[in-house]
Amino acid sequence: MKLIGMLDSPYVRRVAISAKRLDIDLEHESVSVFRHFEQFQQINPVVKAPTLILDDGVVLMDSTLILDYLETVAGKSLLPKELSQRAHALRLVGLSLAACEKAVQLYYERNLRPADIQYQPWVERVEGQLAAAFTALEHELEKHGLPTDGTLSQAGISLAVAWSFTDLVVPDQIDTRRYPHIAQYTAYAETLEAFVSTPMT
Ligand SMILES: N[C@@H](CCC(=O)N[C@@H](CS)C(=O)NCC(=O)O)C(=O)O
Repeated sequence: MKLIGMLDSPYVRRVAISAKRLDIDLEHESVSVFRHFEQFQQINPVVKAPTLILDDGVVLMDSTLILDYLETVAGKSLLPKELSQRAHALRLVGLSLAACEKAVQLYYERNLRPADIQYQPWVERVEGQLAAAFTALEHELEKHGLPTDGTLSQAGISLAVAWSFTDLVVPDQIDTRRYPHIAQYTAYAETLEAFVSTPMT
């Protein structure tokens, strides 16, 4: 199976890190949705990263759906089975994915849209949503925490990837004093082999 997309995409990175933790070997091709648009179009006309090409040629997209497939192949999961633990993990993953989406939107707004047609009320809306996602994540971590004993769950992967990505593309939105638990957990996750061997840049 071949994973297509750049590791500076948080969605590509969460798939690549998760695959390692599921003991699945993925080939990886760093194709950019911007710099290599036409090459990407040949692989997936919708040009979405991540894209996963299965061995029989079927093309999947969307990180969560790709992870569903990889977990089925692996016969194991990075999400807990017990219902209330699973609900909590899904909440963390959902908030982390929302943070990724809002950081991506801010980055696109600032870097793709010409400055003279940027729409400030939209920017403020997105900044508020990004802060709301991290605020909720910070409260969750403060209340429940995430293990830092070498284990790595989908909640932990998605959270750390979202934080590191936001720090990379819109660093002004990152305040470690406001979100100390997220910053601390991410610092821990980024030392683990699966993260270190899957660098954003
Ligand atoms: N919900 C999707 C989001 C994927 C996504 O938006 N990826 C970005 C790269 S970070 C992308 O493909 N951007 C190109 C575009 O949307 O045109 C997922 O989880 O995979």
